[in-house]
Amino acid sequence: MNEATALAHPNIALVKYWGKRAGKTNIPATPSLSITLDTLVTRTSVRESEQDQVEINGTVVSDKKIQDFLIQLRAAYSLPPLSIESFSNFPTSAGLASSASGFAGLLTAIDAAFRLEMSTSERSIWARRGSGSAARSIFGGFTSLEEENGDWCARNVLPMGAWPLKVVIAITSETAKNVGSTEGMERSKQTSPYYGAWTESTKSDHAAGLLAVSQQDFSRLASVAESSCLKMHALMLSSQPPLSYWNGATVETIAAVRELQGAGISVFFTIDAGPQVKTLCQEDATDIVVDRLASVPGVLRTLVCGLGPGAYVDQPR
Ligand code: 2P0
Repeated sequence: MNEATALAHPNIALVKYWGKRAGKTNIPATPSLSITLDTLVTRTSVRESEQDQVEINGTVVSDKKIQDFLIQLRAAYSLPPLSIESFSNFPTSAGLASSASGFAGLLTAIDAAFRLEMSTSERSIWARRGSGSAARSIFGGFTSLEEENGDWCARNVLPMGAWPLKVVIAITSETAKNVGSTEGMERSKQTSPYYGAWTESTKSDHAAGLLAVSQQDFSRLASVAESSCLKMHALMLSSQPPLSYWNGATVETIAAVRELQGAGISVFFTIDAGPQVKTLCQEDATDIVVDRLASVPGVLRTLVCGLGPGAYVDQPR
């Protein structure tokens, strides 16, 4: 029986991806830079079956992104009908990058179950075809998604143990977002007057982010990451109809981070297509950041993560 299980962690972009070229293979309009997390994880099992069936967190679903992904994969590889089961230990579709860990794990499990013998770069390219950000979750630590030899592929830029930062996430809502990333990106591309400025400035942000990571320069990384995040949300707000992923607690949490920064704490924030606020801090500041964010009205709970590994196969014992 051909079957395999893979584990994959979500990643958080510090230099954001928002916008893609025309076509169905998720070619990003700009490079991006991210960190892969540890504690949060998606476990995906695949096995040969009578017909395709997808179960996410215990519920059978009809998922267009997964169907399109399998069509593309089957055009290149001979694959039987698949039973796919995926479980995440964190809220899905709420700005915590579940599609990144989902597709990175799905592709890694399919590669193992059917012995497709893909290289890590090939897995990254295929995961990207499922969801752009999934290309980055194939790798651990600090990861860059950029153009290489005419295709877009992620690579590791700093191993996970090299710079042990902590991530404190303020959960401000457990509800799924109402405009998905694919649709939101297309809306921004078609309607925002800022789109050209966004794609241009992201190229230099990516270069500055890579430099800050290579020098382990926290304050430079903080400055680039907050700027990239706020520019992306300005782009979203300037789309028509406007895309607004924040709630009141998101804004209150940013104010709390500013207060911590004012008190000399090494911390910065980033926010994706959802209302959660992700903060990065030096390891010794973790407790103070957790305490402050947990006290913000509207913050439901906090999660603490470190940097984690890329997607891998769960070897049967
Ligand atoms: C990122 N996001 O760089 C950005 C920042 C959300 C905000 O990549 O259409 O689910 O499947 O390629 O990867 C979320 O978008 O979108 C995302 P598709 P994806 O992490």
